[in-house]
Amino acid sequence: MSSALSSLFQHAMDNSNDEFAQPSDLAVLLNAIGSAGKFISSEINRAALRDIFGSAGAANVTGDEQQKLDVIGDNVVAEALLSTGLVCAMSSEENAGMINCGDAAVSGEYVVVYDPVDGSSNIDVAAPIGTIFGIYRRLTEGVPAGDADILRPGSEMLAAGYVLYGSSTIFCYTSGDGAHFFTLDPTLGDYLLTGESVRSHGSSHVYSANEGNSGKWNNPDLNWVEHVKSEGYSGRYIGALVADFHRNLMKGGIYAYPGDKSSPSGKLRLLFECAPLALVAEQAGGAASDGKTAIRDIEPDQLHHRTPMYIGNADEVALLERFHQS
Ligand code: AHM
Ligand code: MG
Repeated sequence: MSSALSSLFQHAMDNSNDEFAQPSDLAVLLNAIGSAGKFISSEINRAALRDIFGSAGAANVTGDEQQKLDVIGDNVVAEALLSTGLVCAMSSEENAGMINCGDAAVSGEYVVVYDPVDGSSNIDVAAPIGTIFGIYRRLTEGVPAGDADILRPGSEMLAAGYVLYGSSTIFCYTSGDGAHFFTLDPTLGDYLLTGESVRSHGSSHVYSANEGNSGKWNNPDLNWVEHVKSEGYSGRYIGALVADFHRNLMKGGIYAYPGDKSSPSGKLRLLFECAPLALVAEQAGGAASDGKTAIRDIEPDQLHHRTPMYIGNADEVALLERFHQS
């Protein structure tokens, strides 16, 4: 099957399954997202030189200040996916409603949800950020795709993954048969396989949370964090979900973004951030929960549905859930 230097495209061709309309569709969609990722990676690397640091001067639909790279990344991912002609509906963290897919709204077979530049407060300080995506097969036929195609739990997702822009650029995807990792070789301009069917690291007593918010946390989370600290856990928080998630997957740990007294549903968005990473986590042997319910079982009631999320090593997530019982 895959040699050590298998490219993303070839690997995805080999990892399609019956849930895709055509065997090549997965590879075409991932190739589009990967191409957008190369562009975003290049823009990030030169952001200070091209004056694309900083705010775009507007807020997105959930009130977060948009960075210039949020806007650039959003357009690049949308254009790359539209160019495939396979996508009937798209929605991103940066858009209030669905993105217009033109004629493909009727003919396209897939729905894509994405966060183009996650952790964008890290952009200006050259710290890691990421792109997150999830892919569904459409449900409707013969009509423009709509809410019924996109407001769906992560349990219906066919594929998901992320691009991590760190000291190297990593592309991760799963199509339900393991989580696979590729590293962008900037010389060749291709993503090459560097980890196939990667398993989540065992617990290594690491937690990642913005503990500065703990004054607003509820008792289950306060009790949990006191417990892990009493057990000698280390804290590691980059403040970019993809980077924290990836580090914990590779080295062991749990990422937590609880709901709190002022934001009962927390900060993270179910469709664009939580459900795709939950699929990756589960495919790597990890878990993702809102404290009581598996993230992939939550039904979104709107595109920008928020949820608390605890994700990472399965034993660590189970421990956290014990604090949320009752
Ligand atoms: P964003 O998509 O607007 O960047 O928000 C999501 C990010 C996550 O990547 C990160 O884990 C979290 O927000 C950090 O939030 P906080 O600054 O509240 O700790
Ligand atoms: Mg985000």
